[in-house]
Amino acid sequence: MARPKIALIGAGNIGGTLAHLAALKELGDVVLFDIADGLPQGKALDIAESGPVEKIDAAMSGTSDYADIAGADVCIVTAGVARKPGMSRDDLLGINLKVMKSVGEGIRDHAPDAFVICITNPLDAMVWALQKFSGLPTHKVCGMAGVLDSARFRHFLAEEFNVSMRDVTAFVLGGHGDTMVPSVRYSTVAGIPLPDLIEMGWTTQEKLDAMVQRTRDGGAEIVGLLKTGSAFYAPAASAIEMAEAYLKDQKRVLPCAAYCDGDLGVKDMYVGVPTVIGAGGVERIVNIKLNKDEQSMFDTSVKAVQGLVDACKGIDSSLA
Ligand code: A3D
Repeated sequence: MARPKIALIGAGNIGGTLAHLAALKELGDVVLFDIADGLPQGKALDIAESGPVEKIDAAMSGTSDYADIAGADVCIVTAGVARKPGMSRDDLLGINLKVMKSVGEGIRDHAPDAFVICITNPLDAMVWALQKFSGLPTHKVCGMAGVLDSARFRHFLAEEFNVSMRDVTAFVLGGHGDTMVPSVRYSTVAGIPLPDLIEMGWTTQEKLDAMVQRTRDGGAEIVGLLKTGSAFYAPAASAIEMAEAYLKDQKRVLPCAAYCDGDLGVKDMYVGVPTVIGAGGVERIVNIKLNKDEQSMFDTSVKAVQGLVDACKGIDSSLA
């Protein structure tokens, strides 16, 4: 049986890291695509040359021709521009919307059966536009943000409690922006919800509030430190987890930006919700019950995403 084919659209910081991780995990043959002359070819060759050392058999190639992504099983999209200090994710909208149009058409024409994971920001609006431009079924197009935001929250919680991060589960809902909703009630240490851990004296409400806020600001914290770009190791690892869930039909329960058609009260929009990812793509949205406070935070977040979607429609009339 042939190895799965993974197309990475965008060979920048995240794209290169995705290629490396996909190779190390032997997920399949990798094609790196970018419009920057020589970049995808150079990174592909560099990783391929690590093959004998790392014992990687998978093929690795770079291209600027969409024909080379033909038949891809998975496409992970990072094409576009990333944030610099002082920029919000939303500042990227105009530039990256045009990129989504060309990427969507490239995928539509050459890899229409792929499971597509978008990472380009502003995430929820870009994945919405990418699905429209590509015309692929909504359950085959999703966005990576929730796995990353949850991983950041889990990291902070594991440090605070001094326990293995393997035993910390968390999920973050809503749009991937300042209004994201790290769910405290549904986050646990070995099944014990965070509010119970406060009662048990493991942490305080103030400390928990600070970790929630640090999660919301997680992307900006890295941008502030790097100064020349945004996070890429954890974003790449998060998207690879989603790709693996699809390729291996793992039926993982992962938060991702999924198309909501009435789910959690959201209509015709992509927003971060818990999902089941398996061979069918986004196989199910887990329609969790939110309490009053969570619902109001989620609504604010959905409203922010709606504003960005409306802005996309204003820029490109074919989306209206
Ligand atoms: P970067 O290293 O700049 O790579 C982007 C690549 O896209 C560059 O190599 C460009 O040449 C390429 N590119 C630009 N236009 C096109 C095009 N039309 N077709 C193909 N390739 C093109 O950025 P990065 O890899 O650090 O980040 C990529 C995107 O991910 C940015 O929009 C970030 O804001 C976003 N991002 C999202 C998250 C989420 O959690 C959702 C996290 C971190 C970064």
